[in-house]
This record gives sequence, structure tokens and C-alpha cells, in this order.
Amino acid sequence: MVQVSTAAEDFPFYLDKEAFKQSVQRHLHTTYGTVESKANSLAWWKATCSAINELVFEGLTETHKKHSGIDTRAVHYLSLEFLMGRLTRNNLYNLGIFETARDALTELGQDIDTLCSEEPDMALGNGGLGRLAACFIDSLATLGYPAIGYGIHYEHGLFRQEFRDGHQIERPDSWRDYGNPWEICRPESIQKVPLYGYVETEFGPNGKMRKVWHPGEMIRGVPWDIPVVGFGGHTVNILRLWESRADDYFDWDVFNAGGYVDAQAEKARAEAISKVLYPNDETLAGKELRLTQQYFFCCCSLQDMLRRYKRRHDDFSHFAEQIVIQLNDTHPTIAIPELMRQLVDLEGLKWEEAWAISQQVFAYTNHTLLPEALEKWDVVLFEHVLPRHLEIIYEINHRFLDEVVAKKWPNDDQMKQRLSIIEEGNPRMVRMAYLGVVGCFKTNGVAYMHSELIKKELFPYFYELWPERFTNVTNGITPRRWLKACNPRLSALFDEAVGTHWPTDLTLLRQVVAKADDPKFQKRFMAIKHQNKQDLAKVILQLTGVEVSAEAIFDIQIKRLHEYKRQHLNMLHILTLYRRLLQDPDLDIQPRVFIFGAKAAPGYKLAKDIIFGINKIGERINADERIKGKIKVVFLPNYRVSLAEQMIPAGDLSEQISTAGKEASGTGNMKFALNGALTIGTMDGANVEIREEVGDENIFIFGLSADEVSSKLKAGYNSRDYYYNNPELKAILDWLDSDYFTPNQPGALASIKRSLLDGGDPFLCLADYESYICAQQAVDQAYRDKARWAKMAIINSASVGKFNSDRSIQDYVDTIWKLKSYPAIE
Ligand code: 26V
Repeated sequence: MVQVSTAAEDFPFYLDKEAFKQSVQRHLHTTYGTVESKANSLAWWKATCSAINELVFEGLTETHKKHSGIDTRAVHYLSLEFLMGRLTRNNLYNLGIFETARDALTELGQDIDTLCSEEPDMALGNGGLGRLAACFIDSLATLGYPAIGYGIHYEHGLFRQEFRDGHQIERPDSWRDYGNPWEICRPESIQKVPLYGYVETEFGPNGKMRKVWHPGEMIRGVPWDIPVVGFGGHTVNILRLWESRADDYFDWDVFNAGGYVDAQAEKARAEAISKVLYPNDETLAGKELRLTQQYFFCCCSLQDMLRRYKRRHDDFSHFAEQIVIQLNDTHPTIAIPELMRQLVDLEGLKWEEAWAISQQVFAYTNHTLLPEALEKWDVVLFEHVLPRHLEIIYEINHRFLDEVVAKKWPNDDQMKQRLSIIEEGNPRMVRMAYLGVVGCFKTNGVAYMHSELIKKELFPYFYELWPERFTNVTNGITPRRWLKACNPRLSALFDEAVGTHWPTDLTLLRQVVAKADDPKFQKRFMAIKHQNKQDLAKVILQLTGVEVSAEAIFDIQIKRLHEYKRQHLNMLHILTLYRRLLQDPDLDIQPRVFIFGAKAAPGYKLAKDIIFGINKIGERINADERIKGKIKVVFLPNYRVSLAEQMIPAGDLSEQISTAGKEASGTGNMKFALNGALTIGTMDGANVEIREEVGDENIFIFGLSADEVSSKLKAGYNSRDYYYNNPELKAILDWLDSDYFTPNQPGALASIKRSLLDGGDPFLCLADYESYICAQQAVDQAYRDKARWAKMAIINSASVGKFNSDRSIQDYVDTIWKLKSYPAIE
């Protein structure tokens, strides 16, 4: 494990309060043209960022010098999503100047929290996959590895969510409306991207065949760089995001010939490519613009890599030594045929040479087993947008089936069909995940259990063919953002208990386990939790108007809304408690606040119905005086990274209740445990590994195992059996048919019941219901014993060092990337 020193005295930048103050004032005057008496918080925030950037750019320059000076191997992380959130606080902590900046701003009459909340979230991702990419680039920079993130500079990130009468409404997200102080435009590195058109076969004088693509359209890719400051400030890498623009917009001939309107239309079409991030939606299939987005950023990024490589090399013999490309899910797998095209068609390499290089360069991370999330493209659409790439994929497939599959399974046409990158049928489809496995030297899952299922269920024959290609890298989270920056109180306690090195070596927190029984330490730990809960209670009041007590259990489920994540199972528990309380208002239960945050894909009807259901049930429960405030339900609107940072430190109970076998890993589960929440969860994804770390007695596990789930489904699962055999369950489901929660709108919640009965309950909510209710009762019991709960919470927080994303990155480096660390500033 690489150790980069991050003791306070080792931070490379010393900046005293006076210097920071002067810098902010100077930027207020000379960069933003305003004065102290006039400037609003936005102006102060921007001036602060400019002051921070003076250090950031210095680090950026040093890192660039160092990495290009030694011409070293680097990882290129290709991802359609980077869910960065806000950067101000993060950059201040990573540079080691948070306190300096806070004090300087105080003296200038400014509150740092207020200024930081001026920053719009950079929400260029949907959820776990995008946030993982953001944690990974933080860890890469922290560990001093040469790395670059490549993605799209979306004009609009994930939609902003509002509730209207309990319904989700989507509004556009405009994170750059007032400019973004962190990004730097690099017009000197613009790339051109061909699209559409046709392919011609030419024969040279030597009779050699050559394929020439005559594109129907050319787009420009303009790079925007976001500096990524590693913790300790020793390395500043970049995240390079491509924006699409029309090529030769001022085509004067067309323009003068009265083509002004056409030219504008062409410009709009080109700009559409990077206009908006697609939400994870069932309706994604067949979206031409999505394929174009994928190709656009892969094409730009590969040209960028080749350009940099060619500056120092005359041939491609060292390409695979210098460059490794990680594909974040199948979204960028089009990079594989694109590299082949650039090497064969543009650089003149032989197919075999190019393929040998390509095979050593790419690695693929799979993030989901859900069949509907595995990308496939209609061959006809593919040919229309990328005619040359379809040919290349046919060639890759042909060679793979003839040279590899036929050798292993001679005369077995069925096997060829099974493993073919092209799925036969009407329409024929390109299977992007198969292209990933065939074109990459490694395929990894994101938690141990998920990686096993990849081998056994998703790609069993590929695994038989190439067992050595499959591996696991368990996900992680950056402790800088997800503990140090978001939970300063707990961080201070840990500093005191184990010293200040834990943000880079989270396993140091293990020492705190020894204090888990110490009543004094328990008291301090729980007092911090209580303060964090009070802070969140204020946010809840502000966002929902609902008053909640910090004495109650804060029971939180935050993640994208999906049936497999089973927010509706949580809802069934709420209904159960509510019904029991109505039957017996004196029922002795621990007061609880059920807190949700989730966005539903705009086209996902049932997910939106579940949001509506929870909102309506919450309204009724929160207003019902008979239950004396024993339970409350709040759904916080517009869940995003910056809201997560306020919720996670305040969690008592972390809901990780997916159907076993469906959640690849989860990362919210890690964030909650690190901040001292106990998990109620299934044996799924990384929950399995969290249980291993914290011990079975410090986690509430319930429900069917993945094996049990699949045998139940195979044997013919009938959810009605559970409905008819459990009168309480039947009663709460029947409640949903009434107008009890939706006055004057009878049946407004019926779709949820229908999906669980007529719909067959595909994610086995009813099968796991009883076990879940029992586990929740165990939670209730445990919470009554304050010392026991405190001990469990402390053990959780102290035992999850494994889930530091630095460890994940080191695993990638050791098993896949084989990089050397070169911190730029010693
Ligand atoms: C995509 C789609 C698209 C079509 C409709 C339904 C659907 C459902 C889920 C997805 C997610 C695809 C990839 C993804 O975000 N996976 C998440 O990756 C995280 C980081 O590895 C991991 O922690 C989560 O368990 C996994 O769901």
C-alpha cells in the first residue's frame, strides 16, 4: 500500500489567514469587479474559489510537469457519469486549509457554510456508478497515481426533483448558470468526431484493401478540465469533460446562400449531444442520442490519448505499456472498436497488431446483473450512426467465434450463438457487455458476491473460456468527503482517539473498537450523533415543514428509487407500525422518524407511484394525533450528493434491503456504517462484506439469500400465499385500495398492491416481509438499551476501514492497472 504522508505539517501549501484574506479580497475586486459592501454570497463564494484555485493550479502544473516528465503509465477512467457534488469544502480539506479559510472568511464577515452552500451540485451522474467514479478519482489523486477521468460536459445534470401534491415533478438542472469556478476550457485540445455516412472499400497500388469511412457529419469536442485535488495536495489530476459543438459553424457559403436557418439547426443538433445526462430509464433502449453520446466522448478521449502518446513515440510498440483504459460499465465499450479504427484505418496498423494492443489496454467493470440494464443496440441503428464500427465489431466477433469458441467447443453452433456479440433475432442486437468481455483483459464485479454471480450467472461460458480474466474489486468510498468533510464532529473525536492519519488509512479506526465499551466514549460518540440529528431535524423542517425529534430513531433509506431496492418493503413496515399503533395507541415502541430520499427515472411509472405512496402515507401519519408523534415519515425532495452529506452523519439505521442478488454492491451502506449507523439489510452486495467486518452481532440481517431467491422464483413463487396467510399483511395491502391515505382519490395507491399481487411481486417483498418486520423489532429492542446501541454504533464506525476507496484503487492497481505512484509535490 502506498503511503502518502498527510500529517498537517506535511501539507505542501502553507497559507496563512492573512494571505488567504487578501487573496479573496483581491479576487472580489479584480476578478469579479465588485466590492465588499456590494458583494452577495455568490460573489464571495466565487472569490473564495479563485483564491483556492491559486493553490490548485500550482498543484496542477507541478503534477503535469512530473507526470509528463517521466512519461509514465497512466490509467484513463472512461465514464459517462461523474457525480462530483460540491467541490469547495472538499478542495479546502484536501489542501489542508479548511480552518485557515474558515477563519479568514469569518474575519471578512462571511460564514463559510453559507458560502459553500452557494455552490450548485455537479450532478453529472445517476447514482452509485457515478459517485463511485468521483470517489475513485479522489483516491487516485490522493495516492499520487497518474490518472485522468474522461466524461461528458453535460449542460444539464440529473433533473432536479420537486414534489407537487406528493408527485415527483422533474425540472431541468442548470449547474453552470452562473459560471463554474472549477473548470478550465482547453480549446487547444479540441477533437473532431465523425458520425453517420458510409464506408468504402479501397484497394491500394499493392492490392491491399483499405476501408474508408465517409462520415455524414463532423462534430467538435471541446474539453473542459476540472482539477482533482488529492488529499494532502501532493497531486492534482484532471477530470476532462467533453462538450459537443458544431464543426465549422461559420460555413460562409451556406450562410451567405441563405442557409442561416439550416446552419442554426445543425448547430443545435451538434450541441444536443452533450446537452443532457440520461436518467437510468427502462425506455433507454433504442435512443440514438445516447449511442451518439457514448461514441462522442470515447472518440474524443482516445484521440486525446493517441495525440499525447504520439508526441513521444514514433510507433505503437509501447502503447500498451503506457496506457490502460478502465471502462465504467458497458457505456464506453464502443471505445474498443474505436481504438481499432484509429489504429487500423488511421494509423495503418495490421488488424492483428492493433488487436494485440487493444486487448492489453482495456478493462471492464460490470455494475449490474439486472437484465434490463445490460446495454444492447439494434444493429440497424448502430449501422446508421457508426457504419464502420459495426463492420469492426463483426470482424471482432467473427474472429472470436472462429478462433476461440470453435477451438474450445468444436462443431457447436449453439455455443457460437450463445456467445456471439451479435444476438440473433428480430431485430438483431449488439450485446455491449459481451463486447466488453471479449475486448478486455479483465472483467471485474464490484463486491465479492456480485463478482461470483458474474461468473456463475451472467457470463458462465466466458468464465469457462477465460477464468483468469474475471476478478473482483470491492467498491469503496472516500473517507475525506464521507467522514472528514461531512461529519466534522466525529472526525474531531477520531483525531483525538487515533491521531490525524485516519483519512488516508481508515483501518487505524480499528483501535476505536477498544473504546466501544467505555461509557465516557459512548457518551461522546452518541452526543455527536444527537447533534448531527438535531442539524438534520432543522433541514427536515425547512424542506418539508415537518417537525421531528432528535430523540427518535432516524431510520433512513436514500438511493435511487427502484423495485429491487424495495422502498415499498420499507413502506409496508411503516404501515404495519401505524396500524398497530391505531389498534393500540399505548403500544410501547421506540419513536422513529422514517426518512427517504430518492429520485425515480421519469419514465418509471411504478417508482413514481411509490414516491407518491410514501408521501401520502407520511401526510396522513404525521397529521394523526392519535399516535402521539411516535412515528413520522418524511421524503426529502431533490436527493443529491450535498443532501446525502447532511443526512448520513445523522443516521441511526441504514436501510439496505434489496432483494438478495440484485444490488451489485451499494456504497451508501458503507457511508452510513462509517458514520455510526447500524445496517438493517439483506445478504446482498457489499452488505455481506460489511457483516464480515463488523460482526454478525452488530448488524441486522434478514430475508432470503440469493440462492433461496432464485430457487423460489424457479419453483414458481406465488406472492398471494403470503397475502392470504398473513392477516396483518393482507390488511395493510388492502388499505392501499381505499382512500384512507388519499382522500377523494380512492385507489390512488392501488398500483403498488397490484404489482405485489397481480404483478407477481418480482422482487419478493412479500416473501421477505415477515423476516423484515422481525428484524425491525430487534432494532427497536436494541435501541432501548442505550449502552448496547452505542457500542454497536462505535464498532460499526471503527470496523469499516476496508471500504476506503483508496483500498479499492490499490486493488485495481495491483490486479489490473499496474501503476506506479508519483506524488508531484513532496
Ligand atoms: C440501470 C438501469 C437502466 C435501465 C433501467 C433500470 C436500471 C437499473 C439500474 C441501473 C444501474 C446500472 C449501473 C449502476 O449504477 N450500478 C450501481 O453501481 C454501484 C457502483 O458500483 C453499485 O454500488 C450499485 O450496487 C449498482 O446498482
